[in-house]
Amino acid sequence: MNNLGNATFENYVGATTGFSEMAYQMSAHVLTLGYAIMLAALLYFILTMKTVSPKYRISSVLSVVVMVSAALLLFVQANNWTSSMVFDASSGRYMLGDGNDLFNNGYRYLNWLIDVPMLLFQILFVVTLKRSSFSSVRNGFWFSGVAMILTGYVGQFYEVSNPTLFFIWGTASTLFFFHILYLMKKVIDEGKEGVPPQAAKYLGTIWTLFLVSWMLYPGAYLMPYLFSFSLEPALSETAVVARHMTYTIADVSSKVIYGILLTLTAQELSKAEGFDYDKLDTTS
Ligand code: RET
Repeated sequence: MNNLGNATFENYVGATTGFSEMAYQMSAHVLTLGYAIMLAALLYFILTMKTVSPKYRISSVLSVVVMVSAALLLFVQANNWTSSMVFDASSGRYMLGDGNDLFNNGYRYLNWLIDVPMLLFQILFVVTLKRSSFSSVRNGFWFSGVAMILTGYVGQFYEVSNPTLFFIWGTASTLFFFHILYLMKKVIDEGKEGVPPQAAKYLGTIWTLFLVSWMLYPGAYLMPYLFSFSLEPALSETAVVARHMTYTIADVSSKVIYGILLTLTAQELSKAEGFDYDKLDTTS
């Protein structure tokens, strides 16, 4: 096998068995779908901005920031896939190309450095904290978010070359992740107090969505091991496709659906505070 060093398992699969037409195309399509959805949702967040009272609009602004950065990154990520794997007519499969860039999910991790703090701050502009201090929650979100990503970013380089280091960095990252979950639960529980029932219901849904969608990221990190059930990564094309799909589902849920639910929550809160967009007189 070629010497691929710290390359991720997608490259090892590309260099050994390669990818069938179906596995290669499904990956390319799901990566493309990712940035197409971000661009469509960008319009949603811009166009619904005025439906909430001014103090909640910063939440929509943060969704706009997330959509732009995610669309750009996912575009690069999709191109990274199609330029690193090349069709080989003799075997009829897509193989890791010679001399091209290798495939790496690192772009995603660096994008999360922007998006994770934005997504975590976003909810703080919709809910009112009853007991916790705004600045200490914000700092906790910021610190643990960045630490979770950087430790995971280092770990992912070792997924094939050094499983021990891969799991050590992954475990460190998970500790920061638990801290984020703890803070988010607190924010949502406090946010539910004293708001209209429909807003409280949306916040309950946001917690479930948050929990499930954020857990998909460590699932994608572990993918080569989830398919091998051992301490050797599975060099399987199915696992590669599963990782691309998991990331896309996670991205759409944690950024787009989350942002929409926050907009709906803010609409309910605006209404309760006397700002009812449906009844605004736009003719005067
Ligand atoms: C890593 C490394 C392995 C352990 C854990 C991880 C968690 C990642 C998460 C990422 C969330 C990203 C989001 C991006 C949105 O733009 C880093 C994969 C726990 C939770 C929400």
